[in-house]
Amino acid sequence: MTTPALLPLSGRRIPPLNLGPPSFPHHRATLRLSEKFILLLILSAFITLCFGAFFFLPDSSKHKRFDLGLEDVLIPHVDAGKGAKNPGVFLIHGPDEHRHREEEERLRNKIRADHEKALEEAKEKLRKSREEIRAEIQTEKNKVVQEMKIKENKPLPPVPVPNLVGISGGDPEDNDIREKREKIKEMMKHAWDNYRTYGWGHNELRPIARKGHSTNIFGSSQMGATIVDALDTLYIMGLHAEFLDGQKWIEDNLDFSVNSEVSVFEVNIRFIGGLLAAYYLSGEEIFKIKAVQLAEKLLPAFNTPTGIPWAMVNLKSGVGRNWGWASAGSSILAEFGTLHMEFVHLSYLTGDLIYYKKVMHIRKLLQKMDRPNGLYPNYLNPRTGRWGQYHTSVGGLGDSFYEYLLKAWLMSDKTDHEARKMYDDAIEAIEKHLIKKSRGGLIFIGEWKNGHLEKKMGHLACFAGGMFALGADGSGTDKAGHYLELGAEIARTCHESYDRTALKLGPESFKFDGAVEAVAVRQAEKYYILRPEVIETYWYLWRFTHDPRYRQWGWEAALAIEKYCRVSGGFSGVKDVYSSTPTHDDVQQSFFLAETLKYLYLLFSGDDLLPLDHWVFNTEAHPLPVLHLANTTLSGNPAVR
Ligand code: DMJ
Repeated sequence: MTTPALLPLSGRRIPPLNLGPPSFPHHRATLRLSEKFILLLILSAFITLCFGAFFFLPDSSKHKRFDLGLEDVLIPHVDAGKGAKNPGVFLIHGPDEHRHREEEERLRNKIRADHEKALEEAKEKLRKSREEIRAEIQTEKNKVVQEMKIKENKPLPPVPVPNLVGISGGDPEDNDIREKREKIKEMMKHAWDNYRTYGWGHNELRPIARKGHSTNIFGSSQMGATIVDALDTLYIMGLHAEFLDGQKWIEDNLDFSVNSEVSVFEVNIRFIGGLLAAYYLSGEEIFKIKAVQLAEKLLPAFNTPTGIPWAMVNLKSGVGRNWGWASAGSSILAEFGTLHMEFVHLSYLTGDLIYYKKVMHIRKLLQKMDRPNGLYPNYLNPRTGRWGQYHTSVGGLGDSFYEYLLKAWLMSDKTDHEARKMYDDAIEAIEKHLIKKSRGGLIFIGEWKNGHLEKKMGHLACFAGGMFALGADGSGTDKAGHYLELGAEIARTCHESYDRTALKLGPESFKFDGAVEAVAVRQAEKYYILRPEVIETYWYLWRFTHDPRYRQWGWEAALAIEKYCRVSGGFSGVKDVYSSTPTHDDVQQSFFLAETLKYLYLLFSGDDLLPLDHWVFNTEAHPLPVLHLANTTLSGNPAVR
């Protein structure tokens, strides 16, 4: 789901991130000291008030009953004298009256002494110079930062490491294929090296302006999105020096205590997914620790009346909200429905079920809802729990929700039958209402809008070819072949969308309308921003069929990217794939390194590299291991408390 990535940056610009110690504890420390002053003043005022009240208010303490001795009596105060306003007040007589007076005196003295002490302390503070006060504040800040660091780096409980098969290798025997794989690796190095030189620490790179770039999905901070997203690709390509460089940046700089509003979905798939994959591949604890720290920061997004998370959350304040453009204040299906894989792994690694419970709650809620024609609308209001606009798509806004149902089943070692059933039911409804054949014989996936089908397919929806192929096994004996074929048909249609352009790169979205087939019509749909979905589908189809056409199509795409998107400062998207003289958009998307180049590399590698019965790729192409929980669901597993 990437619509948010395409939205312009909001006009609000926040000054660049201070990469010093986290700002959250500073703020708290500053408040603490100023709070002390305020409290001190309030306390003094309060003590003065009590002191005065003690002498001038009616003696209400006399209402109090003391333990009565024999002589003790409680009698109405009828002799209060003329003008007595309170004839109903009782006085205590007898020996206890004396004790009471002594007690009063003692209290009065104590109050006086406390009052004087507080005033002295206040005067003392006020006598201090600005520098002394500043130094004190700094000391307190440092203390809090230290405490936070100790807390944040607390070791996580050990859990059994999943079976990590095929994290390297895949060397092709064929010379030609080996050369192609080497070429993809060289492209990765070009993208990385330029980001390293011109955009280091920024979220993305502007390869033509040769500077950092970001969008609103990453918030206002430099969180090194490209570094985190690229790590596992670097690792599997054997670019270890680059990997270590990225790891060092993460250790020293990646800080989530920032006043920044980020997309929960994007941060989950790119950062948490990227960090978890880097952890599993390299075994470096730091990645796991960072993933958990970030996940904790996302949890407040779930504080909605329904438990359906907000689209965005401020990492510091925890305040969440939804995209202004989303129908009826809704959250987006592909956003709140694309958390499951990462959150299950977080619970597995931390032993804390909170993450698992959050995503299972979403699933349960969705299961209870009515679905028009069996379809899931893309919009759901997190306050009311009602659907927004009836718009269903397998492209943007819907896509990875379906993907994660299938992958939840695969990742659970095929034990999460509930997820599989939801996937099967959803796909059946999609096939019935959204998948059509064009006049020219191309199978496409349209979009359902308020009761009618739009014959338009987005580049994003092209991932579904791979999904159908991946889900074929497990869909029932009579259907496995059908879904593999359907996947192949989608791959063919998407290849056509590339082949019918001047640059041999696919447009953002294409139509099937009369004579128009697999071609973009509106100018605003003609761009290509280095997206991976078509190549992703080629790779899955290659793995399941070994039909050489997929390698051939993948190579065509790689050559087109090399020819039209490569610039001396990295790789850039193009604005019109139908124009033979491309104009660049000057953005090197982080998913180009995470996904496009990774899928290309895998396409020209042997199947022993990240085999699909041991690894499941999240929607940002970050591989996560299958959790072999011996037929026990996560919540019932002893590894998880
Ligand atoms: C990626 O961030 C993910 O694949 C997401 O699910 C949808 N699209 C972009 C890349 O196009």
